[in-house]
Amino acid sequence: MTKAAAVGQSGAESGAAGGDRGVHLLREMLRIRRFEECCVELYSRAEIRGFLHLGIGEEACAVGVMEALSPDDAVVSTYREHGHALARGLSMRAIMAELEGKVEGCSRGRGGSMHLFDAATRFYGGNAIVAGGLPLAVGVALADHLQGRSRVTACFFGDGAVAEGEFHESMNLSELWHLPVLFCCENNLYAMGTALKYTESETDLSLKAASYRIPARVVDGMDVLAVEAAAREATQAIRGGGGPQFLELRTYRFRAHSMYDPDRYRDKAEIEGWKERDPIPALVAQLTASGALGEGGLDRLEAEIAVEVDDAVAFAEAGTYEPLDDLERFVTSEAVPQEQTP
Ligand SMILES: Cc1ncc(C[n+]2csc(CCOP(=O)(O)OP(=O)(O)O)c2C)c(N)n1
Repeated sequence: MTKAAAVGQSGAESGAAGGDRGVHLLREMLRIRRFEECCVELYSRAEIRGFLHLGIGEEACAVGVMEALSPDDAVVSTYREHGHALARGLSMRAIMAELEGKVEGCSRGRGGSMHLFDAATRFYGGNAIVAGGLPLAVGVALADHLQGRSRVTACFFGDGAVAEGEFHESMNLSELWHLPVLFCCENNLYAMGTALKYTESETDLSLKAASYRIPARVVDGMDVLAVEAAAREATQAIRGGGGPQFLELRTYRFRAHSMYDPDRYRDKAEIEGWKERDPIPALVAQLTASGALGEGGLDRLEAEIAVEVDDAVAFAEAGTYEPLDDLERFVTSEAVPQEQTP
């Protein structure tokens, strides 16, 4: 893909929903959907507290990109990251326990929903700061690059990130140093209550990456096969020494920004219109038509996933809170010698 030709392509070629692979993609999206629906219930019972941002509607982005990564690759995400973490392979138990603030959680219950972390799968967070993950991803990729490892760092962020200086610094340095980063912009058209069109003079976000000479393409983020195909091409280009690549995944969140948001800024008809493009029923229809999802296949998947979600909730509820005596554990500080203080 040449830099100029890559810019502004309207969607990657959507692959066919082949048998087992298609069912696997469906299972992963359903796991995320059912997990997050359960989170809503737990939140209403105050089993989960604090901030909770759901990615319901955006599952195809997480699942499609993750399919193109290998276990050695790294992932950096945002506060809307449950789907990324599940698709990356963190256990549902460890995520649910984290959301409930239990020691058995993937961040020992200290991070909560916005700070999922797992070194074993190179899942380097969960980040509450808009655009905060981009320089981290550039740093991870720089380390891999300097050590001569053929690894990709996938970095997820929202459309709101493009208004931050960190976004532009990260675009610039990653291209200048030719780093192996796959930038995945989940453009759901809104940054909290503000529509992109009110803050950006250029709403085609792929053009922003292209202005830094990064190959960029626009992808239908509601089509998991299109996302997977685009992510595979991009990761191949990166592994072949092509430097950073940028995917603008056009998607939509079906729910409010967070559990605190009354969602008064979006037109109901707009939300309903996007729900008609829900990536899950779309894939079910394709798999049913191709025969890959046979009689009762969807019900069996749903039943398996219900067992996994119930198990994760039971695990989290049986978990423990960190004792108060542990409060200073992992807190480090370095004393500054007195002569160095002003
Ligand atoms: C640097 C910074 N500024 C402001 C905020 C407050 N804030 C939290 S989420 C958010 C919107 C970000 O939207 P976007 O990047 O599009 O991601 P989305 O929530 O749509 O997934 C803002 C402004 C923040 N967390 N960090």
